[in-house]
Amino acid sequence: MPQIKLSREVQEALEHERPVVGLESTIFSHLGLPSPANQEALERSATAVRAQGAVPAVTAIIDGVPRVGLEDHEHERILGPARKTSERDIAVAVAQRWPVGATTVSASLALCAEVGIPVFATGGIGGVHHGAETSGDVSSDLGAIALHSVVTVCAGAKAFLDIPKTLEFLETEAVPVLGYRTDDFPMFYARSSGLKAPVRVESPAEVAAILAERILWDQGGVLLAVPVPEDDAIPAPEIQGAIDSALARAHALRGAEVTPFVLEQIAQITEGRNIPANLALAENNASIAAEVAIEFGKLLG
Ligand code: PSU
Ligand code: MN
Repeated sequence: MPQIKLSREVQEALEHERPVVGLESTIFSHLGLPSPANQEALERSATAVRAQGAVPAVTAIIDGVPRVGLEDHEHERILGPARKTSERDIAVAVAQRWPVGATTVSASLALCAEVGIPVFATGGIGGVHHGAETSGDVSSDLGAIALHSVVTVCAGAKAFLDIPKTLEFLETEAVPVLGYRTDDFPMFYARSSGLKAPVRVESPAEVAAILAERILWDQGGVLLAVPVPEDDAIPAPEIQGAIDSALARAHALRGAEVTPFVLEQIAQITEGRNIPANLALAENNASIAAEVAIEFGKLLG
């Protein structure tokens, strides 16, 4: 068994089979959002989980120790300088004792699965990048969602990705992709990508039932795609110019630095107009994830 340190609250909740929601930390680090929006995202997401009656579990690597759930005074560690930590980096971060590893979706799913947290929330997942046929850039988030028996609650894939290819990849990897009270697959800032979600679900209980079946069949995870709340949505054409410019500036980059760079460029080009949507969708996803965790707990009950 790998060594993973749980916060007191998360440990107690797991012992008593109370609902817990995993949260990633890349989105809360400078790699995901500029300061002070990153802190606001963390506070609003954690508060949303608690408001539903579940316990938030932020994942990270701190001083070489994999963590699930941080104490309040430790939050500042992930808000400051951090190194992006995907699933493949966990072993390296531990062995090399990285001071702060901010976990991506893939690393967070690995940690959640290891400690038995079946529900996880993020903003947008990584996916297949435009031009992947030549660059080969496909986020390890997708393989991790397929592998680990956890529900990932997201607002779709990040808006600058190739959404049709991302959906094809998820189909190939046999991941159920559920649209939450929508027929369309959402597109992060916008409520629709113009593509259909393969399955529509209406309630957290339905999602919990699907997760329970996946676990029985030992088939890995589920992707729940929740549209950004209506009031905070940015219509796709409004942001497309910024995305196109950001991608053009990123064309020479490769590997793990692509996503943080593009996110930062979009924030810069839009002068932060993308940020309220980003915060609102992260908070909303955390809230719905908590509802799913509560319903899943009832099934075990
Ligand atoms: N979407 C966001 N902000 C983020 C990310 C996604 O709005 O910070 C991060 C997540 O942690 C995701 C990671 O898992 O980017 C994917 O990186 P890559 O494309 O390099 O796999
Ligand atoms: Mn990549």
